[in-house]
Amino acid sequence: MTKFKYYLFFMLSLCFSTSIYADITTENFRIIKAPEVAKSTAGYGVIKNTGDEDDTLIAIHSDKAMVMLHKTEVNADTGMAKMVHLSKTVIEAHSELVLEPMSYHLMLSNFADGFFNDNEIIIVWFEFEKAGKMQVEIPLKASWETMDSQSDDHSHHQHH
Ligand SMILES: [Cu+2]
Repeated sequence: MTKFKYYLFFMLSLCFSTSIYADITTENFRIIKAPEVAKSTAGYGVIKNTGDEDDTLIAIHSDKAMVMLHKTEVNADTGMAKMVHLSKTVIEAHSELVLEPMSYHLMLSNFADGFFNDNEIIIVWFEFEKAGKMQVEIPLKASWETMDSQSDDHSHHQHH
């Protein structure tokens, strides 16, 4: 979008701010396929907010597992990593939340019977304050490295 178009859109959004909703999309989501005996596994992908308003991820759920948003934080002094459970996550206008190893991730546990063997796609619902509920079909993959990471310099990623 050119600066001029953006400016026009911005002015319009000021006039009609109550009718403009955040525009949320998801990309490249996948859940790591673990052995059937695994107690938990992780999911990765990108949540994009292409809209002009911030939105907040308020809930995640699936019929096949318990799903939470976690962030791995490494203590600079001890080098120990721990996972923090995030209950509400703001995704700012024109930014994205990248879920990747050692950072934000979906944490899945309490699997339904046959979770890893019977399913190739897991349906996960993401609920946003403004965008509402979104159904995302997430494939089970053996490895997380399915994104086009070569062309991605991470410079525009949102960090908290
Ligand atoms: Cu976790």
